[in-house]
Amino acid sequence: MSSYPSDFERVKGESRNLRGTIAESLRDPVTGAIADDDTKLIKFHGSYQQDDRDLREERRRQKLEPAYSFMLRARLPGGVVTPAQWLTFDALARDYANGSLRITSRQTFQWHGIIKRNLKATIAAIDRAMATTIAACGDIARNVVSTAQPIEPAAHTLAYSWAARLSEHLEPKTRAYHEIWLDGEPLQGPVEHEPLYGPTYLPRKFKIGIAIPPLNDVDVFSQDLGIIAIIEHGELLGFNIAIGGGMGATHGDPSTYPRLGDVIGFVVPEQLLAVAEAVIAVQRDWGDRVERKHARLKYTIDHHGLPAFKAEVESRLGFALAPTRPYRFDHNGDRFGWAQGHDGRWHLTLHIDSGRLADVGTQRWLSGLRELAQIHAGDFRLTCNQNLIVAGVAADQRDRIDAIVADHELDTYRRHSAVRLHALACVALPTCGLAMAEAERYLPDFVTRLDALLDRYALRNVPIHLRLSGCPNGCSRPYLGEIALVGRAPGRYDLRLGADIRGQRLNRIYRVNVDEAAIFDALDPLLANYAKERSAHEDFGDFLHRTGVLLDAVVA
Ligand code: SRM
Ligand code: SF4
Repeated sequence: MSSYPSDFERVKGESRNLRGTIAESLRDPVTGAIADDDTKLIKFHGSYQQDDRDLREERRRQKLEPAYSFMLRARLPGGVVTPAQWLTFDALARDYANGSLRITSRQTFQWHGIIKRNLKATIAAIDRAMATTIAACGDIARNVVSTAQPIEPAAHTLAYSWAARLSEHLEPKTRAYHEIWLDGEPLQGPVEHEPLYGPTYLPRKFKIGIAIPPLNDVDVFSQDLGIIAIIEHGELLGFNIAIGGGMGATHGDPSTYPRLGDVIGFVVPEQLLAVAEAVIAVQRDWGDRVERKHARLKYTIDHHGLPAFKAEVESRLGFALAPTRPYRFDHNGDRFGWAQGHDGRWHLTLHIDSGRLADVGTQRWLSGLRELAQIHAGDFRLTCNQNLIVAGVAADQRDRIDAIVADHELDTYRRHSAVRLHALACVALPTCGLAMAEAERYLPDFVTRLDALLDRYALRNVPIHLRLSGCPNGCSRPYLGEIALVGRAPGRYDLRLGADIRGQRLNRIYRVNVDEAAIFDALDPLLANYAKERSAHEDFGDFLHRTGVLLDAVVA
């Protein structure tokens, strides 16, 4: 009998620091897949084995193995990409992936549809571009996100540099990645020491985000470890620390739930790495290693109680956290179009539907951004709302960039309704193995119909935050949407309403397992009332909350 508490723990524990048999699996020419245990380990290298769900049934009928391919996710702290990296990533999308680059809700890139024999070449090219995919997925601290909008350049640079430091500091120490993907020397002798993670890494994924108030574009309270920068007169004083945020849940299982992080105190910058390590170490030791469903930090905290968890963190640190400093958020979305930073440089935020960059008809987004990357002297910033900032533009370059943007129809931010600009949708079908309903592919149609309803009540320019997820795992952070659809089955969703646009209040279920017609039946009177009765500058979620609509919300 295995001495490990679960099969997943066994796979990690026996993997010799994430090596497993991935190298052998990649060499096996008989199948497009890798060995079952390796599918768990390869996540720690930034990849998921997937199969095209649109083709599943047909291939099964033809007695073919599923159309296996791999999704690859980069680790890009703070979502910053140089033009040279952009050009590499774009070439990989066309040469090895499905012709698209996907900006994720954690401000990085994913490539979909890479077949097994091209995976190594893709990762090697990413490495040559001075980027990595290590620990972009898996039970480990992942890509560290931070506020993307560089309006206050000094503050942004600071937040970004902390995101980069944390991200690098928390990378695993194993050389497995170099051996498997970059032709590094095979391990001789015992495996490396993983000082923070140990041989079985963490019980579950661990996410970190840094927000610079008043912007909460990273949804800091949805992070396992949320870090709120406290900046006064351009000087970074330190960070408030929030712990225990998380979105994922399982339908019909009340022991799983979305949760907002609790702010537990303040630390000065020099203490940040130690605090992150201490929180991670307590989660490593106290987290549930038997039941993955209950293994995230939020459950560990609720199981032990916040005071006990905080006390343990402080005891390992050897000092107490200082009292929380005041802060105020006003928005968790992006602001579109040109904005000038305090240093005089310009930043252009483009709206990218669900973060998907591809050439589709006359909308040649991938080509347009390639052309732009060839002349751009600043950098690119991916946002946690799946959008893109062309950052650090000199005033005399604006016209040229505007022309490229318009030529390739990347200027949808000038035309789309406010609800569409602020909408997020997760990938869902056809690549996500967990999707119960469409999300990214459904968003354009859903929003077109919603726009028509909004037009009826003259609400087209009111920024209502909409989020769609194909299942309750919540990859578009739907529990923080003013309106959210959470997939149940093909064409059926839970309708959730009433989060705020500051990312500080979860929404609630309003209709369970309903189709589109029922969703619009439910929304119509609410939007009509909102148009008539809202007070000045009152957001939709706040209005629903104030008027008590959500109190007896669940109507099956
Ligand atoms: Fe996610 C699993 C896509 C952000 C919660 N997520 C998945 C997988 C890998 C499906 C799987 O396990 O087989 C999806 C791959 C789909 C595909 O084909 O690409 C997937 N998640 C995504 C992305 C690409 C959604 C997007 O459309 O942008 C986001 C990639 C982020 C990144 O760059 O790292 C993504 N996922 C999130 C977020 C949002 C966030 O972190 O800000 C969440 C909610 C926050 C949280 O973690 O609590 C999220 N994803 C999950 C969960 C539920 C975790 C839980 O605690 O219950 C799963 C399922 C799991 O881990 O078992 C999941
Ligand atoms: Fe897949 Fe569900 Fe995440 Fe959407 S929310 S990408 S359907 S796991």
